[in-house]
Amino acid sequence: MIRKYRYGEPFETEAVTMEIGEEQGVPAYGEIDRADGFSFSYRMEPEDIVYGLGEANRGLNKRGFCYVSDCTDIPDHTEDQQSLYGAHNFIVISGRQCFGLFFDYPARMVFDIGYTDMERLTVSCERAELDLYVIEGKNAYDIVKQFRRLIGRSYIPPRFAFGFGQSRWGYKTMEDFRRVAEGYRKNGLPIDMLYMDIDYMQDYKDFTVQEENFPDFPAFVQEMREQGIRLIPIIDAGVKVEAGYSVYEEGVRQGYFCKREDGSDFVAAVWPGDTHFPDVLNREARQWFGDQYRFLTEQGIEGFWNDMNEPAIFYSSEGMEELKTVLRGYMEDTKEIPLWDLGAMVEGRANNPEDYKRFYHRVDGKRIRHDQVHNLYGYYMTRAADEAFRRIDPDRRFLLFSRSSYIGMHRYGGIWTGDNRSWWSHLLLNLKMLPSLNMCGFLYVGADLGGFGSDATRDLVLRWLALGVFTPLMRNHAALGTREQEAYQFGDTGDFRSILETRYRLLPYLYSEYMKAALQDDLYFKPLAFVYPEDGFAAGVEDQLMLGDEIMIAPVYMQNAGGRYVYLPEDMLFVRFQKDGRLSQELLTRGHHYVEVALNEVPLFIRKGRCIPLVKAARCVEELDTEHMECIGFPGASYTLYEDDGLHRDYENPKNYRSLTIQ
Ligand code: MIG
Repeated sequence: MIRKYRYGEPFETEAVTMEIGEEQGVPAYGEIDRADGFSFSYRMEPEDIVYGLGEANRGLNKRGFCYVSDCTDIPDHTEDQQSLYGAHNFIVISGRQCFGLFFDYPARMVFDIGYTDMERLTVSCERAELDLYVIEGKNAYDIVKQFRRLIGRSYIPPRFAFGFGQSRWGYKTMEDFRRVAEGYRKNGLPIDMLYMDIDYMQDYKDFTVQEENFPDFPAFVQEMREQGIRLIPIIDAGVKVEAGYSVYEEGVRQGYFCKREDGSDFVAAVWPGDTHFPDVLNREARQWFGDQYRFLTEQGIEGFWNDMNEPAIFYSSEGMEELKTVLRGYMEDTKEIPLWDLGAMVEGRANNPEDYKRFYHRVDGKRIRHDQVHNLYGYYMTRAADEAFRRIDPDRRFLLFSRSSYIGMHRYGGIWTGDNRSWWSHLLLNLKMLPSLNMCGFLYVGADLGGFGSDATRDLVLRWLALGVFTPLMRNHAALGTREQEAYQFGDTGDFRSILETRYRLLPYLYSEYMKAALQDDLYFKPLAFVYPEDGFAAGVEDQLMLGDEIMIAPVYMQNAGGRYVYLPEDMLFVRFQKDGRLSQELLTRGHHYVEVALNEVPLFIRKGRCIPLVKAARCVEELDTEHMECIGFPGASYTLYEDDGLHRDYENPKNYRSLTIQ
């Protein structure tokens, strides 16, 4: 049961796809206060668990902290960060009373979940202009599924996107990419994608390719394809200001960029220097920006990642002027600049909330100040691309994921979780975030495996890849200047090979579960409590997840640990994928166990009475032999496999399902 309450005249975000009539009166739970902006407040019981918030920091149970939906380019995912790149305003309160809340509000919103007052949930924002959806259901899982139906089907990538991908900020020339491809192929390490970061462009200009480094780009795309590798370029939000650059000139001429109050094009400095932001909230501008992707699709490109679309701003011209004024003041008055203040003053120029009040969108003839719709920018940039892909080829799927997002964007692309670090704590954060992302509709998700910032170590990369085996987006990515962390950089590649091969051996199962989750508005990753609601212990387990209907995962996330403790809510088959394709299988009974897991092993647990298909590994997804599948699991079990050509949109065909039985 879903009820919709409207306050004021909210901006139409198109997060929701289902038609729902407006309710009169007040929600059955909590209290609404509109004296000063908007706030929803609810008194929580001690045992209530709060799920949701998608891409957010800390635990699966969000209780005890304060989170702020305010899409931010934030490279420090420390425990005290309240905002990350996405704004996913859906929560479920699960206890004696059980209900879900979706606050469809595109600006800054605060979720104080028992932080200021331990018993109180308070959700507040500056303007009472929003739609509130209140969802009732049998339990948290049921509420999540209703919510997912409300917001429409999740994005479905092509099948190759379930292969492994390597990325690094700093690959620049054809030779750089060839070297990485060779590092993988020569060592027999499977790979499907190489990601191109900003250095493939000419002066960081969107929809250009640096000509000296790529004299014949289509031929290079083809050369990589012949090795079973697809190139996936990055696209940044800001369009470089440069006379003669056609994207810039056309955008200016047509009035497609975000404008200042005085009608001039707003200037933000990002990687290319001065840039303009395409007004992707405006339908025409969005269509125009989306059509620019053709420049690359026409050269054989089949996938993209959209970056810097919070949108990130290093500084604005106005911000720079302000800084100069302050500095000039110091020079003239005291002649002394306090160094400790200087750092903060300069840093404060980046992603400055004041800048988000300095530009406007034009939607349906109305002018809207950016800060009022800030959290929609990444969503609409990504939507621009997807809508263009559907014009380019309506039947074909493209790979697409974004850094910034809002609920609704889950229909157009996936997300990666941004600039984490090569820290063990971020491996665990990656694990805990996964089911929350799924609850908010984001199924094609993954973190930078091995960590983006800081220097990685061999053991961390191995353990992190072993978690990545299960995430739909499996990508190793690292920042400029950090230690190289490709799978062949750490001596003996055999350990890496067995982990990457495990991904490919499981791929038909992982893809099948992804497709079922997407087609049925279900979760790919679930908290244990969703599957075992009667099991009191399962509710507190956050470092193990259910994946699809057959397996549980419990990655090792601690340095130097030779294994870990796991809790089994029922009897399960403990499977370890070991070096050189060996499999160890052991029946474990319900309860607590310590399991040993070597650095080169991938553990998983098959639920009682279930089985999963396995294939032989191959160098890329296309080359997997799915004619010959073996099943592992419990005797007599059967599995319904979803399979399609992986490239087109023929999802509803009953021929896509076949039943496999364990021999
Ligand atoms: O300001 O393109 O999150 O994945 O490598 C940094 C360079 C810009 C941020 C992305 C990261 C990417 C990097 N980008």
